[in-house]
Amino acid sequence: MSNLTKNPNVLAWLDEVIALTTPDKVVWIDGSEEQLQALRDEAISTGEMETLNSEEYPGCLLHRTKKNDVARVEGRTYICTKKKEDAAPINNWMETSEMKAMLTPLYTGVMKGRTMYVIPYCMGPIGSPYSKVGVEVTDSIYVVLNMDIMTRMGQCALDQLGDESNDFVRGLHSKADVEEEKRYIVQFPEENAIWSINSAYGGNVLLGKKCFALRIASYQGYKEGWMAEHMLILGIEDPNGNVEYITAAFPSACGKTNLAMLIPPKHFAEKGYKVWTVGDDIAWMHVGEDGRLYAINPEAGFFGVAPGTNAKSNYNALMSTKKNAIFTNVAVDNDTRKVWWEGLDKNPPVNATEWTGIPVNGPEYIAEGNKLAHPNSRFTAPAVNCPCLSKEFDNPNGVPVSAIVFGGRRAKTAPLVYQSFDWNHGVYVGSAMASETTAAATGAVGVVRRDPMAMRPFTGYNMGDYFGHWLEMGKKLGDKAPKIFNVNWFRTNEDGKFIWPGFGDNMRVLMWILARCRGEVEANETAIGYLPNAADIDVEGLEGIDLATIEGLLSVDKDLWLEDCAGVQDLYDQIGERVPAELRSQLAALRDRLSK
Ligand code: GTP
Ligand code: SPV
Ligand code: MN
Repeated sequence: MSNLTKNPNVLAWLDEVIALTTPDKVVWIDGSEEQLQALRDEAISTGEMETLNSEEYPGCLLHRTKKNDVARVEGRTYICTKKKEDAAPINNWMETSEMKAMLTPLYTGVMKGRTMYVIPYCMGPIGSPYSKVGVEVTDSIYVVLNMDIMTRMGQCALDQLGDESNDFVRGLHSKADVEEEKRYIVQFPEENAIWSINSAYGGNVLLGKKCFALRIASYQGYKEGWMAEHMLILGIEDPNGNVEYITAAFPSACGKTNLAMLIPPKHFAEKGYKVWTVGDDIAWMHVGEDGRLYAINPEAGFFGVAPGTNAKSNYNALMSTKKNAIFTNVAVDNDTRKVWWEGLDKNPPVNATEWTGIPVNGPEYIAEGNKLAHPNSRFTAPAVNCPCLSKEFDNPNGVPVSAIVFGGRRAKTAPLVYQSFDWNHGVYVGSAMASETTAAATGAVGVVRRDPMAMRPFTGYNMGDYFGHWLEMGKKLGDKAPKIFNVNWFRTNEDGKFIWPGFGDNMRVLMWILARCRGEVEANETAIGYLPNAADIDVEGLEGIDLATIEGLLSVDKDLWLEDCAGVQDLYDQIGERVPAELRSQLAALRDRLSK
């Protein structure tokens, strides 16, 4: 297929990557249904993709990655800049030209015998002044088909870029031989470039997502005065039809997709409250003309965690996967060609193929202690499928943000919810976030680690400068700044069971948050921030949760908090001199208040 653009910057870069990787063939992805269908058919014929039950899952496909390639690889993810201090020390760093010299041999001739697909894509609504364009080249049809769901892809993206602009992110991906020891996910924020090699899994290779929309974009936002954050965006509509928007940053696999699509508890629904999803993973936020903070979702689909998703926990996510979706590393029922994962229902298929492709007896296999689906198995689902998709989803200006919420998995320390005293204290609260690790990245699961603003794996520059940028944004927003909160759905009891029911019932906490934003409810000023009066958390219709349970969930153990402060201190010391003095004094003031 011929070129879709005359843009000389795109064409010159493409000449370079073709000369480097020497593909047999170059195919421009125009976004047309004919072309996509031909690619699906080809992937099915080679076994790269499998079809599913065409009545229950029309247009859906199944893909299995290699066993060594099932999650993001933070240890092999780099931010490369000219000067070390501009990316380190939280990020892995290597000098730009040194990294290119190391990777160039890996890319040399890597697409010989293969087809190179050229994917122009747009992050954010077409026509939005806040959207940005990328071009990804890849030798993977799986990447093309996923990028189709996750972004606005094809000719529309090149039209958004125009014939002259050089403002696009250059993404170079090759799955190569999917060798773990030669896998690199590398961002060059100073050059708007991404090089990814030897992976064919999700966040490592769908370069518009974490690599661009967070790592590169966070740096662009720092330079240009806006924010790229690991946040869901949701709207709550009251019975009068007014909608207020909340963004929330939780680390990977800590509940963003679930919160973004929650189903209101019965009594709220009966009163006429509704929840609308704008985004489930990434928010780009700008100061709008009226001085408020506005958020757009740069993505067009959801790359969601499959295990635990069911009709009760997340009905809307499940419905989103019912057509034109791609399932990665889930199990399949060979009799019905329906997908299955842990937590979907209580009936694992007997005649099953587990996620790596081995036929097994599902119930027996599970009884032996195995999992049928990989814990980080995922669905890629078009946002338009989502029953509660916000009508503002494509609004080029985004939605105004009333509250920003931070949260993570903390078995003991963090209470169910509290509010920061003001913006700067809220920035401290975000910087002090910590969470138990999950299967979304390779490595140990369940270990508490500091994950500021849920951005530890995704900040494309120095973390101290990133904190400074948050403080700057607060200055710009002044008294129009969103209020900042922290939540924790994951407190456990003596038996290690979650105390708070979570999922749809999290709306009860969001209602308190919005009431606080409107100044409608009192709170207790404590050492850590404003805590709710237990009676102000609506528990109507909740079984087994009474005032005492809520009081327990809101309790703050000062010794644990002082220990946690030491963890924050360590993080700040590790980041070093670029941590803003304001945050160090916030930490000191918190310690003072806790010690009184
Ligand atoms: P990424 O896509 O990796 O960024 O993850 P995410 O933050 O969107 O997490 P997601 O909503 O997919 O949830 C991850 C896991 O947490 C799933 O297994 C959910 O079932 C579980 N989870 C989500 N919300 C809650 C909650 O309120 N309570 C409890 N106990 N578990 C939850
Ligand atoms: C995450 O890990 O936060 C994800 C999945 O959303 S991935 O796209 O693989 O990064
Ligand atoms: Mn995520």
